[in-house]
Amino acid sequence: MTSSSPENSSSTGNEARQPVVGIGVIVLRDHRILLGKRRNAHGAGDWSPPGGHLDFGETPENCAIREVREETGLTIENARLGGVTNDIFLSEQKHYVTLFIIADCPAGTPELLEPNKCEGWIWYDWMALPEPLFLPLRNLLQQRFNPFAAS
Ligand code: IPR
Ligand code: MG
Repeated sequence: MTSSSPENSSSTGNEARQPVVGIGVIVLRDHRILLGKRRNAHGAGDWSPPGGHLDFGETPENCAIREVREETGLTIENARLGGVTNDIFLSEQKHYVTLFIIADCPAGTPELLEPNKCEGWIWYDWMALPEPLFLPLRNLLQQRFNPFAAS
């Protein structure tokens, strides 16, 4: 069977089962991180950091800067790699490899720029995070991730 045969083409639907790369951004201010409650997507109702899909040709750090700006209007600084999680959403049949970028954000008020995707942005103390958390962030915490130790 060749790669162009119908069995291997998009008509099989197999390409929808490929893992994709997500970028989660741990935006730091004092001892807090920025979280928003997701809506209209996998993990709806969960508290998640800003972030999104890595574009073709983009660096993870530039993706983090872009996604935070698109979703909150904030400008982040010192974007740096913080961790990696393998996130399988069984009920939604989605699989993400998420790269977490840590960044500082000393100033600015987050705006709800994508209200179809998020209910609102709130700064949460790292020691008092809300529940339920979005699966990638839960998986990161299971690794004993500490964004302040990594700074
Ligand atoms: P989009 O591109 O819609 O922002 O993707 P997303 O928010 O579903 O991506 C999730 C990545 C995580 C880890 C925030
Ligand atoms: Mg997003």
